[in-house]
Amino acid sequence: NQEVLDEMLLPYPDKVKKNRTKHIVRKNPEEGCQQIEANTRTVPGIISQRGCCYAGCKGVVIGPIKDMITITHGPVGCAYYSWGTRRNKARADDITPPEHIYGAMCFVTDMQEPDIVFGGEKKLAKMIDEVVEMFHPRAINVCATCPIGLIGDDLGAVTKKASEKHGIPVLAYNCEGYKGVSQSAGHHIANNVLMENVIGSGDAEKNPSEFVVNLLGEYNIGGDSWEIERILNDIGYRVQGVLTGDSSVEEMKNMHIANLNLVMCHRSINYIAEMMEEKYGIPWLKINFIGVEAIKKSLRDIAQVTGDETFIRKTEEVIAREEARVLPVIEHFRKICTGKTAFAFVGGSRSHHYQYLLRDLGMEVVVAGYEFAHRDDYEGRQVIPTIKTDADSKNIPELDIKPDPELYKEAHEHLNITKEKFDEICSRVPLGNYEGMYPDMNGGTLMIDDCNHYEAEQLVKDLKPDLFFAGVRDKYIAQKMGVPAKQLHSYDYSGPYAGFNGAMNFARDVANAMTTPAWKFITPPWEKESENTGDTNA
Ligand code: CFM
Repeated sequence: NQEVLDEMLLPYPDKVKKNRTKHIVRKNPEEGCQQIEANTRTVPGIISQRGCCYAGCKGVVIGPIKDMITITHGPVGCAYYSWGTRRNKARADDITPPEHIYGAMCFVTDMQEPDIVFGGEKKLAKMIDEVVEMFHPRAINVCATCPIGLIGDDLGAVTKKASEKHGIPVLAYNCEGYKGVSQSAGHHIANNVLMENVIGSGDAEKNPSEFVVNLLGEYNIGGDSWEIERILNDIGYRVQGVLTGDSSVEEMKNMHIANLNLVMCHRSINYIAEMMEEKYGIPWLKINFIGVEAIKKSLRDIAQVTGDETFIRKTEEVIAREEARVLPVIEHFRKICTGKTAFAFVGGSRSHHYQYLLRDLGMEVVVAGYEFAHRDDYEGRQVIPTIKTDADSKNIPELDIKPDPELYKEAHEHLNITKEKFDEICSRVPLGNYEGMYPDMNGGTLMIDDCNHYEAEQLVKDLKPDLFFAGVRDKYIAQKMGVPAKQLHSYDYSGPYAGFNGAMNFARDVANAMTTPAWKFITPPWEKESENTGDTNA
């Protein structure tokens, strides 16, 4: 494995090699946690898998909110390529009628050359007026793209005026694509705006007989959050709000009434989990609903945190019932999958989460990496105090959150248990913590931060994985090399993959991907090296 790594780094110029070496860790179980460099600038010229700040804000966190109209202030291309391709699903319900489902629509100011020269503020104000007149939305988001920051349009001033004029929230997101080093910056900006303007602005009263949770960092890709909510509801929890899969501003406003926050994707939403803890005292728990073993652990952790015997018993009943239903199906596909290896390159959570599901199938992830995660997502939250802030991260404002004078309560009060009982639970359940990917990797496996096209290609050639998990930009590289590839962002056209039903779907799709006869018809490049003329147009 070390030779493979050395060979991969060999063609790099010295400076690039020095840089990339810090982003690659080969796990040595003898060492403590090995440090990895993350959340720093991509080397210019390298074909990265990363996206931009606008993508992280509009595409990831804000876009899925179904009853808010999200206007992209910028060129039509930015809007078009962030429209629907992430497969975050939404549907009408009691709170959000069909005429308020805007997820399938695309709104953009379509900035043209004269707007760039003379400014786009008037165009934006006019568009907000038109949108209000035509759709009567409950609230509007305006997301900035690169040129908006460059020409200096004052988004805050336009949205403030529009908000006063129309009497609805019109929120500005200064998420110009170039801000920060990746989409991660956009997550943070979106978290800040939602926390300051939406969460806690409702006046719902909590029903004391209910145990209320929020599901944070779950975006309902392919229907994932519907499946997770099904399981949570079965046990008897009420889900107040989801950030932001199939979510509505109406539900989000009252998320402060929850007893507990459940954090699925740590990277994109840890800011709100922490800010809600600081402002309201609501504790948060990292969960993972990808993979049967991971789901069981998450459900048991949640039940433990409630300290309620009924939830603890109901949890075991649901697990037993669901396992009886899904395990025979998974076992059928496990026979095909067992012993196979995989690479997993996804954004900031899934490269870790899916290792549980693959382990359920007897598969091992030999190379894993995040596109834009931070060191804590690899090494665990204990490293946060040691992470250096650089000019890029200082660009994103940190909100100064104070305890709410009326609503703040201690964590044990939110959970309706004594302080002693809470402390005892904390010794067993990792509340407010995330251990990161590192502890779950096997010795000798590789972790690669911000892996690029060249490195992925070299590793496929040398390690020949049985399956390659990535996104739409990289999957075809692997497939042209004869290696089946699946998108772990959009799930191609499948899903859900979360929850018990998701685990069955995933097992079926993975087994199908590896056994389809199509791969026999492809000769991988390393088997026809002699034919290589060096002509890139061949
Ligand atoms: Fe969180 Fe996500 Fe991910 Fe992410 Fe994303 Fe995504 Fe992702 Mo694509 S919020 S970090 S910015 S789990 S869109 S639903 S799949 S890169 S690993």
